[in-house]
Amino acid sequence: MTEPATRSTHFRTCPLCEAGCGLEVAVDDGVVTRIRGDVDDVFSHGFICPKGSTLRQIHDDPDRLRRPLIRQGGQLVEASWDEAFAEVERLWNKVIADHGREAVGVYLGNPNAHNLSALVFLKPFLKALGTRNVFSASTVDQRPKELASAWLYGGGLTVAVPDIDRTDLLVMLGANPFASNGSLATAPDWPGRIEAMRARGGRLVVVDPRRTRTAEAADVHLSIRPGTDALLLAAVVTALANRGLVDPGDHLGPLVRGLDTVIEALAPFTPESVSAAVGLEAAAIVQLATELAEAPTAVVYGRMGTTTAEFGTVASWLVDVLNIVTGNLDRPGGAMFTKAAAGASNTRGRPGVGRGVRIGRHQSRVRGLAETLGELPVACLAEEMDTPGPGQIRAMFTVAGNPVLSTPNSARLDRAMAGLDAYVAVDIYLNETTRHADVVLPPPSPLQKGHYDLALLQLAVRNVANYSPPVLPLDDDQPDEWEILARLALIAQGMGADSDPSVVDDLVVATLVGSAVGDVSSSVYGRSPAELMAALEPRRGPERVLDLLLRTGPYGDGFGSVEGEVAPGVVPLSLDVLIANPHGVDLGPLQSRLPEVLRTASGLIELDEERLLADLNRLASVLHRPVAEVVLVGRRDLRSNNSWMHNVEVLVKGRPRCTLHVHPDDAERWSLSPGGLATVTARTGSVDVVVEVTDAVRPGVVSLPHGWGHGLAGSRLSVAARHAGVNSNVLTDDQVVDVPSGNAVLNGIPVRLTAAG
Ligand SMILES: Nc1nc2c(c(=O)[nH]1)N[C@H]1C(S)=C(S)[C@@H](COP(=O)(O)OP(=O)(O)OC[C@H]3O[C@@H](n4cnc5c(=O)[nH]c(N)nc54)[C@H](O)[C@@H]3O)O[C@H]1N2
Ligand SMILES: Nc1nc2c(c(=O)[nH]1)N[C@H]1C(S)=C(S)[C@@H](COP(=O)(O)OP(=O)(O)OC[C@H]3O[C@@H](n4cnc5c(=O)[nH]c(N)nc54)[C@H](O)[C@@H]3O)O[C@H]1N2
Ligand code: SF4
Ligand SMILES: [Mo]
Repeated sequence: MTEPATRSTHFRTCPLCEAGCGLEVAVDDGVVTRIRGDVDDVFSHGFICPKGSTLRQIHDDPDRLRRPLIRQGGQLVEASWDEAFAEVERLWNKVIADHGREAVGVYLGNPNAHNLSALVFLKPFLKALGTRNVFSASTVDQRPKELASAWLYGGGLTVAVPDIDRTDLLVMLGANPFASNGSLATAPDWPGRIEAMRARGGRLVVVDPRRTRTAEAADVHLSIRPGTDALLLAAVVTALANRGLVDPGDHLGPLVRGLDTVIEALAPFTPESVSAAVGLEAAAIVQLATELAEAPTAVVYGRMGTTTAEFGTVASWLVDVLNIVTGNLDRPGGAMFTKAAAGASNTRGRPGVGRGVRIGRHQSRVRGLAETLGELPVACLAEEMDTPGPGQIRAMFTVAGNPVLSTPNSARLDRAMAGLDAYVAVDIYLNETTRHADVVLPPPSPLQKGHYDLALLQLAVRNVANYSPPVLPLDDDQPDEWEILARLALIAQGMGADSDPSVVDDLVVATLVGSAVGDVSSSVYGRSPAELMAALEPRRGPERVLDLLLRTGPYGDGFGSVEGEVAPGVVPLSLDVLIANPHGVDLGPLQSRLPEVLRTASGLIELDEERLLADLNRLASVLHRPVAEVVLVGRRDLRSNNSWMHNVEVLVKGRPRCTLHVHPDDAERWSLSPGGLATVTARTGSVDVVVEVTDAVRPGVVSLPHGWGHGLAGSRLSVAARHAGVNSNVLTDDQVVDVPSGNAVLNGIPVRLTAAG
């Protein structure tokens, strides 16, 4: 073996999931040779999951797109970047001339949340598109939590996260961080943190219709009937109220609006009245209430199982109601607010009061579903495409998404995508969705991009900041992802396919500088914009924006106006400071932030939001509804990541993971045998899938993971095609949504089972 001529080690945050682990990447002669956990990372301390090291396989994957594709004579063929942008312009001009901007739709997928380029440059792109038809993966995910948080605290990302490192009792509903590594609570190494919690005498209660790996690590597992978390949580509040155990405490009490109204509205939901519907003994519900009241500190935390459900927003709100009535909001060991180093709207503007949020500023054309936080629910995307009439979507942009596998009633969406007049995708793969595109614009691989978790660090269980420069250089001619988005923005603005993307970049920075110097609460209030712009030289693109956000953020150097320590041992932040600290900067454990964090109009926690109270009537109406014999829920596997990492051989090899989990009683009842095929039928469609019999699921509940169903003609995922699995979203229903948020219902789907073939 010859020694490499150059050998270097890079430290990089993993962009694949919300845990944001630190990676140590070894590069020999420009080739990545090894990726392992960065033991010196201030947040993850060396933790890594099997996916983290596969950034190398993704980079090297021959199926990963490196050149743009254009459709010619029905086929997608490689083209130059100039040809591709010229084709986008041609398609755009035609659609706008024929149908106007409202005929354009856009779908933004999950990886955008982990992507600095996208987080900065999607905004000008959407603005340039000028359409209301904006959809994203948020409405098959966390929109209920964002909406509940927006109503309570005044900001969609002002989400109270569980302080898992200090709590005495963690009550977790509908989350399985041992497989998912956590969500809406950024924390690497949940298993380690939970072990540490139990070692210091803390307790874990898991509420899940499946006995997950997380449930196995718990002190108590409550196997709830799917879709009923809101009933359970409401009954726990009432149990506390009836025992005189509601006590927000001196800190929270004066800040909460409408507590009595809420307690009264929840009174009909008692442990006894909900017991049958939730499938748990009333005594177990009372026990949960008592434990919450008695624990020195406690926190309730709900995720996918509670948000992608029929009462997602009410359940998400009730999680916070419980944290409030037990006095656990905003105190160590409870549910707390992160103070992020960059980009958080709850660290800008006047502290403690704001404009709150307005939703329903417009409605979807066909079903009249309300806009929330600037988007329409993705559950209505297909009908907006396939229902003729003025305003029908005729053209789409997707950025980092695969809605044909990820969104409800996906077979309908697949047909609708095939019928579009024009479709432009920004994606690194030709997947089940992007195979319909007329133009595909591939951004660089994750290892070729700088990284800062602008969104997810706003939800971290510890205040940290960490920037990673690109590990590998861009390929020849390869534009960075921000340049692709900026050029699309320019085309949509009518500036032409060959305009300079730096125009957009300069505008973004100038706008942000303008608002920083105009913000009375900012450290740079009243300073000269030209002076700040000069100080940001010579950086460009997302890095320049990040430097600005860090320097004007709560730990920033204020462009020289802040001196001393901003946290113990930490100098005022700028991008240079982060670059000098490749393992990240630890800004310490979460601190109490009420009332400063609030941006509601009243300056209070608005607990009694009308639309939530109104939805309790809908909740009460299900108490006596007949129960479906079998319902479907999802699940996640540690070696999988939504729909797009099944092309990595090391992750998919071995036993098939896309199987139907069936309880032994149900297997017998429906004559299903292990390893045999079951036909699962729902209102929207049916799939044939391999049966795995296990008592880890509750009787009457079957479980199928999402993101599978590969091997469709026209996609280019050769490994995934050999491990195709079936698409669970053929079974989920686009017509059933959580009413306040319009979020899709992906759990608790009524299905029928029969033995196949
Ligand atoms: N039944 C059911 N359905 C679900 C869920 C469930 O639990 N059950 N979960 C839902 C959830 S939580 C989510 S978040 C959604 C995810 O839904 P989507 O966001 O629609 O799908 P992903 O599988 O994340 O696809 C991401 C795409 O981004 C591409 N990509 C990866 N990195 C980059 C990049 O850096 N730039 C660009 N431009 N593209 C990139 C990948 O190639 C892939 O095509 O699925 C949802 N669907
Ligand atoms: N390995 C892996 N990690 C991932 C992802 C992935 O696809 N694979 N996706 C990432 C994304 S985009 C997200 S949003 C996060 C999600 O992270 P989590 O929220 O932790 O998601 P899941 O692991 O799907 O856990 C949801 C749990 O809810 C349970 N459940 C289903 N219905 C109900 C119900 O009605 N009530 C209750 N109480 N529980 C219910 C399911 O059985 C499941 O165990 O994971 C992220 N991390
Ligand atoms: S847990 Fe998430 S962030 Fe950490 S290595 Fe795995 S995929 Fe990457
Ligand atoms: Mo998600």
